Amino acid sequence: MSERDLRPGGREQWASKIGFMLAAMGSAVGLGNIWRFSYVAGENGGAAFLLLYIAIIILIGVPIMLAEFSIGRKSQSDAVGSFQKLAPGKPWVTAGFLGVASAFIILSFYGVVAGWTLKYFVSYLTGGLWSEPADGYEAFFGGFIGSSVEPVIWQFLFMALTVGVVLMGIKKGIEKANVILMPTLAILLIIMSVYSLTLGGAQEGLAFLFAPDWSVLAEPSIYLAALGQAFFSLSLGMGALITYGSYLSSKERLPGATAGIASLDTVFAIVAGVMIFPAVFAFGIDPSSGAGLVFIVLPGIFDQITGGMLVGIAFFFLLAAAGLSSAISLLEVAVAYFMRKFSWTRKKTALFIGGLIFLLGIPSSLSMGVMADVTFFGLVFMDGMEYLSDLFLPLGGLIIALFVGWGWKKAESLEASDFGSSGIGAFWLFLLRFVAPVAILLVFLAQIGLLDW
Ligand code: VAL
Repeated sequence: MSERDLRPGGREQWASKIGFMLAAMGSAVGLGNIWRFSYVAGENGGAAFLLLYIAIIILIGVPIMLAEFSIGRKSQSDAVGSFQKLAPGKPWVTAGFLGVASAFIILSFYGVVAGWTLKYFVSYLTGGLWSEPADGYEAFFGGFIGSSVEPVIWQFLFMALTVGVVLMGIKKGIEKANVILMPTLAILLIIMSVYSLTLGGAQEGLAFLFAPDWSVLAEPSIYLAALGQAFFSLSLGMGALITYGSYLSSKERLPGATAGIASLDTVFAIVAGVMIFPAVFAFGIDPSSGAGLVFIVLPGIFDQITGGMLVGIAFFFLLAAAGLSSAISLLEVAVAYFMRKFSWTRKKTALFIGGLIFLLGIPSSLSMGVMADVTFFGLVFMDGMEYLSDLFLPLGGLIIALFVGWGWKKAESLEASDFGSSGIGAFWLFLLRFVAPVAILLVFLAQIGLLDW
């Protein structure tokens, strides 16, 4: 207990403003920025996707992020409890349940992919990937994820680490590690992007990422892909930022924190793109080759760098660490909720919920091999889970936008967000009331084929 700031309500609180910022940044920056951003951008045409993604971040993501922090801080409760406290008996609580469900779903497959990063880290450490395997990196990756037992063991290890941190409590566990790891990952990403640009695919790679081919916008599914990725990457709609906001005291200034976190997250994704795409073209890989993209392209880069195995060790270690600080925020959503709901201890809740999520992740792992024929929404299990998160996150975000935009009185929203009477606060409310809900609805309509253009 001594490490915790206990307030009258008995809930934990961040030690400092910087602790909160780092934890929220740690939640946002993760595999989503590197692994998921690059493969989703690669599948959706590159530059036009990136511009759409940035527009969504500014007009929808940032306002909803601030709404989530405001809800959490004001209620001082978990994702579900927040709505029950602020609007008892009203249907807004659906957003809270959607958040807890999304945290479960996402962490289930996130643990699988993070397990792959651990495997790559250890393979670099022990020398297994110091030189290209005889049949190439693609076959190596395919063989590994297609096997039944090994990836599940790595997934288990990663989930055990996540549970370990969460059961120590938010502050002791979460705040410290981010201080060193995130800046180091940023520096390494920048060095690798510069290196990737020397590989001979620079022109094509940069054109793919920055010179839009607008024709891809005619494909309705690009909108849901960009919206889902924006929510995924910013940690929106999954209860994480409501939960983290609830450990804040009222001393902080939320709009500045929000702008900082969203910008950092976006810059990480763009730099990751600059690292990946030149190499993709230099190695003649198809940018739309799917979820294995970084696991195939990065080892190719390390192979070319003198001392590349050391860079490989550092990179996959830092990527796994970035994944860990995100996974922690996902597990914390469910743990905070179940602890309060059933009055369980933190330890018991973290072990039990973490165990359940691990089990739920196993079919995702197996869907890369023995379960490749079992489909769900016409997709293999893991892709089906990702698709579900693309739907659930914006749906939760829509409800949150409506709740803060219309469910609260104007003065209440402005006060909860620290905007007070400033004009920019009115603009924020305008985005929440009209722009975000309409845009999210249009994307859903496009997805189900009801918008024809
Ligand atoms: N936002 C994180 C990421 O981009 C997680 C929590 C999904 O990896």
